[in-house]
Amino acid sequence: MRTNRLVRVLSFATLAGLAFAVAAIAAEPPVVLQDPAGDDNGPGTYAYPNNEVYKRGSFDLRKVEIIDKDTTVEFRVTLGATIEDPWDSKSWDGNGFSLQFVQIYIDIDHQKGSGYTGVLPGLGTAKFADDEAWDKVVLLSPQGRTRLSAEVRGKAGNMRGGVVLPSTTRANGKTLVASVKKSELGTPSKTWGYQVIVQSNEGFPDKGDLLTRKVNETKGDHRFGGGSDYDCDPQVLDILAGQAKGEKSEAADQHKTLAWSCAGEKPGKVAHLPMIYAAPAAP
Ligand SMILES: [Ca+2]
Ligand SMILES: [Ca+2]
Ligand SMILES: [Ca+2]
Repeated sequence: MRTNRLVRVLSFATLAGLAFAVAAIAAEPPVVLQDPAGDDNGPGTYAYPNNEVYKRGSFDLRKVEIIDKDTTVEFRVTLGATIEDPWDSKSWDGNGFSLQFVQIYIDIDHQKGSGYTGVLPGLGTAKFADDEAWDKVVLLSPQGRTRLSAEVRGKAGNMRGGVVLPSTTRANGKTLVASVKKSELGTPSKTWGYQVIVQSNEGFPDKGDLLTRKVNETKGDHRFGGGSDYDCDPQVLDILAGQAKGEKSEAADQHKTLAWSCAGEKPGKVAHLPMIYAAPAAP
């Protein structure tokens, strides 16, 4: 009897141990993508608006973490400055910050021709490659869900089906933290590709622009400078480039891939947005 009982206890302990081990490996380890400091200038020429609220580093992408959390996925985007709320977002049903707007484009299937190659309106002219077409885009915005949904409904056109809005978005120090339901996004896999675009939230956007701030030829109080007054420039401040390991050379990679030109008032050379397919670091 005693021996049997001991065997039963040991078997239970072994099974429990196995179950724990299975649970521990079921979720992929976090994906960590990094970006160098000081390349928050798009193709190399963009400058922040004049107003003092746009503090140095506010749009400088440094790190992106994608964390599998049971029924949700947490996106953590770290920038080069403490995230502040100069426009009192609580007064417009916002999320506790004001200036930043981050769009995370995800290629889930890595199939040529499957997904979208364009960008949401307001990012100017920029394209993904056919074999890196995105399937989902997660929006980290200070705008409350009602306003954000209305903007997506009214402006995203046929890309609307790919837009995923987080359940919650908040700022914590230099990091934006957003929680997305897996039922809306799917379960992250190490084969997924990512591109993370930093823009600025504009509560009074130009007609057709989805809550983004313009990049003009000359900077203004609330306008970025160093781009074009026509719609041929990519209106993005910082993106992932190269291997997304945070190496200095990735700034040059970014400037090269975002190179653009106007042909008269129309786009000439179109900026290319790369997808980063990052297998997680070995445990
Ligand atoms: Ca950066
Ligand atoms: Ca795709
Ligand atoms: Ca960058």
